[in-house]
Amino acid sequence: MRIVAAKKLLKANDLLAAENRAKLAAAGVAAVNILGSPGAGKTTLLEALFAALAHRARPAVIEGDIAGALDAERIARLGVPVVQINTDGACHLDAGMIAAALADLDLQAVDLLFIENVGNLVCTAGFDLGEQMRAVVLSTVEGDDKAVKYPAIFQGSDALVMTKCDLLGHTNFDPARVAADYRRLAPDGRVFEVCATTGDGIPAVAAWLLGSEGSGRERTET
Ligand SMILES: Nc1nc2c(ncn2[C@@H]2O[C@H](COP(=O)(O)OP(=O)(O)OP(=O)(O)O)[C@@H](O)[C@H]2O)c(=O)[nH]1
Ligand SMILES: [Mg+2]
Repeated sequence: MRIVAAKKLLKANDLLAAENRAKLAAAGVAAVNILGSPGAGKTTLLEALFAALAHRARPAVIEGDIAGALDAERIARLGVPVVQINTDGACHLDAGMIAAALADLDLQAVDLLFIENVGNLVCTAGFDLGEQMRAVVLSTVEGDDKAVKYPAIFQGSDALVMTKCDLLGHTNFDPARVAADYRRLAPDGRVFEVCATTGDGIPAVAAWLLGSEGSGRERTET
């Protein structure tokens, strides 16, 4: 019987993630790993961001889902290049899956690559994909205790996007409490409050993404 230790698998993942990171950097692509629960609003956030990023950065998306291509179809309808990964039961993306998806994208035509991870607040945290930034999406209907209960996903992330803020009046969600808990886990992380369906707060997220890309990356219309 052969036993492969989880530690070894994670080490192999880290090596592939480093290769992805080098490939993306060489192509001048900034990649953002988008994490959050099922239904938190990750795809809706991307849809809203494309409008805010128009003529400023060329986006592409890698969609991670256990099954189906519904999210990729939503992205493709907006004319954004997209590759759908079906994990076939796995609860997170890994660097090997991203390496395969990168081969299907024309990286020279991309500035910002969004990687929408499988909806999951636990397993996704442990796998480096080779991204440059990590953003956690938390919606106001999930409860404001999530940063305390699921710290790993928030720890060391670059941004927290609290979404569905239009529903705040219908919940007991306290954004200030979440922001304070988040700051303890990611002192340098940015905090945004948005409503992706109306676009409220989206320009600030877009500005952060463009700024995080480093000087000179912002695209001017040719
Ligand atoms: N009211 C409100 N609804 C939203 C907002 N953002 C997303 N939704 C709704 O929330 C539901 C889930 O949104 P998605 O964007 O598909 O969520 P997701 O995180 O991509 O879901 P998975 O990919 O399945 O994990 C949809 O019915 C959206 O219309 C928002 O800001 N306000
Ligand atoms: Mg989605």
